[in-house]
Amino acid sequence: MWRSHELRRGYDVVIVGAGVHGLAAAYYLGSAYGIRNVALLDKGYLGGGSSGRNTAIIRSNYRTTEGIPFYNASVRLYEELSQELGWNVLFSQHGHLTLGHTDASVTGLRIRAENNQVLGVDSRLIFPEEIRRLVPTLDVSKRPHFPILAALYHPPGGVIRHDAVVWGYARACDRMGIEIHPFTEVIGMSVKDGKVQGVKTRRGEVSAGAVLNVTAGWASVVSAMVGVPLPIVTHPLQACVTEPLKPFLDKVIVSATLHVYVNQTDKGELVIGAEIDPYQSYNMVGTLPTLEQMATYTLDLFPQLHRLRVLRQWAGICDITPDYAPIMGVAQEVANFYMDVGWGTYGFKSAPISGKCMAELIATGTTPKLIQPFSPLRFKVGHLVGEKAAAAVSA
Ligand code: PYC
Repeated sequence: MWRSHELRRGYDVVIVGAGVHGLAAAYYLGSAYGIRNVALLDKGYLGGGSSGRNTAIIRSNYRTTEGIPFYNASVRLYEELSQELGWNVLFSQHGHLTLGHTDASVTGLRIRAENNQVLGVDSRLIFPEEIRRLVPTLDVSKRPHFPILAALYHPPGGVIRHDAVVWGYARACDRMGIEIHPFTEVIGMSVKDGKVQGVKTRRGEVSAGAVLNVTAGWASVVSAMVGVPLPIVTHPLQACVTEPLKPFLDKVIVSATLHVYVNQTDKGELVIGAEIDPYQSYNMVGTLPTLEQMATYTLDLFPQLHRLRVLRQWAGICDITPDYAPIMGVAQEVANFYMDVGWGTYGFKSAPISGKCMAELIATGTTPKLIQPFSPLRFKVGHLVGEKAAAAVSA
């Protein structure tokens, strides 16, 4: 799928973080701009960070006029990705429902539906009768602690096979001669005359024409190596997977009130996610209170699952910005240093379009319009992109 290499003395572009975002940026640097003297460095194995520790939900039913077109462009790229890479990424667009259990949450969903429609995203508010028809196994009665009042229905939403996306991009990068270096931790950077010159790794130093920080979890640590402070806090996000059942659920079900989301995989397992841990940490282990919370709220939605056994539980770590929107752009403090970080709980779904836009920025020096609102400068000038209301899970 991809080869091993000795680390060379220098590259045109060094990408720190070989997860799905780093791979996508490398892929578009190579395929769209012919920049192939590129190294992807990762401290662990490929796809072992947040790219392998998510619930692989893809959607574009965001809230803001900045976020909606951006994530919509990502869904469009995901729709073509299997053909683009010659590799099946198993994208199933079987629909996504965000449930509203309170008047306030229904108002929020209505705003999202209207913003989505104006911006060409297929999404609408539906009510219990239609919800029951779409998902007959969901408890739409008055029994639960928080009965379901309405849902935001987003037909193009769905799930993807996250490791297939990582491997597909990695294979395509390798075929273009782009080097992937797992187990190559970056421990420092050299800066001279206000410019990044290269990175120091546990395998030696390499010079770089440009450095792109695409780490998840360690974004602020890596940016601090060149003196760029980021307004990020890092929280774990836990999920679990159950034993397989016969197919009974073909929609992604999300409840932001209960902070739980559930989908059934092609193998029949349920993938269930929780809200982010209430404390900051880099710990990637599951905890019993969160498992109990996921079970309790899943049973509120699907009481018939009370005998279902959990097979495994994991956590990824999320770098969260003050407005719950990512940071994409070039640093002001030091030249040749680029960032595609701060994805919070939205990272996997945005990888193709952020990779494409970051590649354009690095190759041409011009920031594509789609990512201009996500510049790191926004925190200085106060133009925030409040995307928290579209999170499946926030604090
Ligand atoms: O935003 O769809 C989402 C999501 C699901 C799990 C974490 N984030």
